[in-house]
Amino acid sequence: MLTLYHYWSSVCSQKVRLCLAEKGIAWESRHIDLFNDFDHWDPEYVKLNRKAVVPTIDHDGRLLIESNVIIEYLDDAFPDIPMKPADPYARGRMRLWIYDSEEIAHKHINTASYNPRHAVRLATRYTKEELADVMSGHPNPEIRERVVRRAREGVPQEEEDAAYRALDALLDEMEESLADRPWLVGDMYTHADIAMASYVNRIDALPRPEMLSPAVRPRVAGWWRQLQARPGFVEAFSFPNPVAGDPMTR
Ligand SMILES: N[C@@H](CCC(=O)N[C@@H](CS)C(=O)NCC(=O)O)C(=O)O
Repeated sequence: MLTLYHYWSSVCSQKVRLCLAEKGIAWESRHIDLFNDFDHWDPEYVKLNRKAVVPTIDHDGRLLIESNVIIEYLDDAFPDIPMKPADPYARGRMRLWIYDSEEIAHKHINTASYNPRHAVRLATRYTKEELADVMSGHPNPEIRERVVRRAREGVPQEEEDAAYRALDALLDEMEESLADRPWLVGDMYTHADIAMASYVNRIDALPRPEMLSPAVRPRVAGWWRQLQARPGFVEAFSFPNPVAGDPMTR
């Protein structure tokens, strides 16, 4: 039995759901509400994921965290529909995309798509003192600092601008990579495409339509159209928001 602890619109959760859908793996859902109930700060959840983030999988009683580690694990544990190319060099290039999805895309999409409603929700639930107290016990120092700083001052303009510049540069790299191939590392749809899909999906929701416009980046736009047409994408990205009327719904 495979259980996925995830949040409906989290990019890392979407990445794992996409991999599960593409490989046709059955799974059970445990929804971790990151915004209304702060389930990920619950000490019981932190026992499963010491970083207090989603996703986490429990496969027959064995836990694994980190979305990129999880998707590679799924490919090894369920090899019937492979998502890794056979050629070692193509595999290396695939892993470079996975690495950049974490190091560049994740970090900067978090800044570019920061929703000020998150601070409002935190303020409704906690006084400043309570928030400082809750966060002082948070196991992840990066998130601890970020939550407190953003609750205080949101995202400063220069930080947002730098995030957009980094995302634009990454999209340019994708555009170049797609010059002579349909998918990021060749003819095969791989973890490279899966790793980037949820970030491109989030970019698609940003108030900057030019980033994915066919006039600006025709190959990325074509790749994105092709990816969205896959049944696996539809399945993974239509996971419903369990909280009816939640304003986080896009
Ligand atoms: N490197 C981790 C990042 C996990 C992560 O940051 N997850 C986000 C959702 S995409 C989260 O749970 N955030 C909660 C928070 O920031 O408090 C992974 O890929 O699994």
